[in-house]
Amino acid sequence: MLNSLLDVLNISLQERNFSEKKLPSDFQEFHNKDSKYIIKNYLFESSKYRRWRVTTLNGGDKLQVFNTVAYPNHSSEKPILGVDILWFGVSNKLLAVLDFQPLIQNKNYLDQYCSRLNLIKEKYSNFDNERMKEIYDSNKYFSPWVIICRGNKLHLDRELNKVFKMFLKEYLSMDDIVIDNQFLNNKEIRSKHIEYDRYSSEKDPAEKLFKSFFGKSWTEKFVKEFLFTLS
Ligand code: BLA
Repeated sequence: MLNSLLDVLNISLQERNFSEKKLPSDFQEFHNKDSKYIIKNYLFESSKYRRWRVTTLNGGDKLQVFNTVAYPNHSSEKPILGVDILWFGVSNKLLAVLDFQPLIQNKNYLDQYCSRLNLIKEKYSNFDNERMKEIYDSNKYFSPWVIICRGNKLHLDRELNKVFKMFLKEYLSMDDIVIDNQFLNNKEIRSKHIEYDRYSSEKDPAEKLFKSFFGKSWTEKFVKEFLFTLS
């Protein structure tokens, strides 16, 4: 159901000369005991990105997940791209969170690197929810323009692909203009990436979910070696 997002992403990454990295077979694809939940993962890199990871979770009519995070090289202070999209089939609910996740909360940094998200929110008003529940701190690694949709099947069918396309285009187009870092040096960028992975691995509600589907030992290895490698 969310597979079209993967197609959209694949096309964009191919256009920008990303190469796909081979993953260990139990990360490529892993099933729970009765194969009702299947996780698939993909990893890409390019001259500008040290890591672009993608996770899909197929739980049939119950749950569909598309999650992707892009980490630029430590020589670029641009935000980390973060996308978490969940479709709960039983209740017919969509949760979509998309953000250019800022490394710092400096106003000029946010204006320069994140404010174009507002163009998407203006165009797609159903994706204009900003309020988060308590899981994450909205002032830590989220921008003031974080795109959130708590929606239904209509938003999924009619708008999600378009929003994701525009979001990717805006993010990748930052690479077409050469801007020198103005806010952070390479060492600071690296330490922000480490902190992002540590913080996210602590907060991510996915770990609990994965443990219940795929067991403790696989999940712990997956979190450390795939989701948050710097944690
Ligand atoms: C919320 N993400 C959630 C929730 C789950 C997941 C179960 C809680 C849903 C609820 O409130 O009912 C699940 N997260 C996953 C899964 C993966 C995952 C299965 O990462 C698989 C890898 N989360 C991210 C990234 C962002 C993010 C990169 O991983 C940034 C855009 C955001 N997820 C995010 C936010 C919430 C959330 C902000 C909470 C939404 C809220 O506060 O209401």
